[in-house]
Amino acid sequence: MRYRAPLLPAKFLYSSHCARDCFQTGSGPGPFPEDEMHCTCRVHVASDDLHHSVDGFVNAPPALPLRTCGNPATPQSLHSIPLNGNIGRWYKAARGRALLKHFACHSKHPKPSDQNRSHPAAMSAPQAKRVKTNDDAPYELIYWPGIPGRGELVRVLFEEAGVPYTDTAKTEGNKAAPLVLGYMDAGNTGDATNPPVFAPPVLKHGSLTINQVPNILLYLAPKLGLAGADSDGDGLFHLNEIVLTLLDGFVNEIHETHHPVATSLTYEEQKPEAKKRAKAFTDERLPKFLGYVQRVLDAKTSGDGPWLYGGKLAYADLVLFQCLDGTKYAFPKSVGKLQESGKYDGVFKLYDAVKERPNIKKYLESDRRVPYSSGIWRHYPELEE
Ligand SMILES: N[C@@H](CCC(=O)N[C@@H](CS)C(=O)NCC(=O)O)C(=O)O
Repeated sequence: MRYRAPLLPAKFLYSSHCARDCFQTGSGPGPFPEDEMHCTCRVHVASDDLHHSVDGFVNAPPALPLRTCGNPATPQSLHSIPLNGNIGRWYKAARGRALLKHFACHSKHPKPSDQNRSHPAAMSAPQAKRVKTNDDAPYELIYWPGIPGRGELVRVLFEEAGVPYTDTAKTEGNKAAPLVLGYMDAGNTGDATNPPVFAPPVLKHGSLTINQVPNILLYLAPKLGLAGADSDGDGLFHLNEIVLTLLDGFVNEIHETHHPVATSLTYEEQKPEAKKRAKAFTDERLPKFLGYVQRVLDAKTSGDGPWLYGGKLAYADLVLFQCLDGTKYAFPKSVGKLQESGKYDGVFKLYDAVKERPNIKKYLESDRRVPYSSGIWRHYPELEE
């Protein structure tokens, strides 16, 4: 799927970017070709194909040396390409659609601060490996198409914050599944700065590629203003512990109610075990997890208002909403009974409060919200009998 270096003339492997950031790359031995410093551009990718091609460009040389001067320049978020007419060729070869942003022409000479680093061999490996992101880079969610799944736990943050993101699950032309499979492929060893991921959801932001839902949420929450009142302090660890517990109960354990033996088997192939597991879940675990959420709400730390922590809406509240929404879909009778018990009123009040948030409300009514079907939250009526 990747666009490889041979399509690019060798000189493309040398480039430089010295605008807000100072960024130079080179390939092979020999001095950095300072006389070849060019106007550069920052490329934000708006297509899967091109995305891979850009990665391919950056990763093509086995040990592409990279150096930065400590500014947010990164190998994958800044793609420095000589503006000598070849962009069109590169672009065409990539068969994609790119949003060229931050187009800038610069000096043909290196900045004074670059002089002592004009040789690729002088570049330190740790610097080359450092991952940095550009805050203005687009957010890209990579997830399976057709199910809300764990991708939804990430989407609700973007939707509440009103921050644009691309969502591969919504791309046309059946591209999403092959893309996800590409990430999960046994031959995928990541790239120069990112280890391989195991499974979706995956978040790409600038040069950074990460997976694991709680990890993605922890990364996004402060950037989207959803890290609570105490966003610079230890509060984030409290929010994280709440979120991890929600994911244990309302995502992982729920998944095991219909797939208690193996994910590789169909539900039908493990129905008897699923029945037992679902009963234990609805009788014991579901009330226990709801009870935990209610205790968090009853605690002094929840502060004023319906929120879980610190008297302010934070990402944990959005996660709770999605978790409970999925659980209501999967086990409507059980959740209904527990709601009627009146023991978890705070939990349901919080659920309603999130549901009524203007941006969430709009999202739920939009076609961006994928209906439940298979995936984590499934409804098998026999599992509640
Ligand atoms: N703990 C991981 C679980 C990831 C996961 O299981 N993703 C599912 C989709 S929701 C998947 O495709 N898994 C493939 C696999 O486990 O082989 C997370 O929170 O992101």
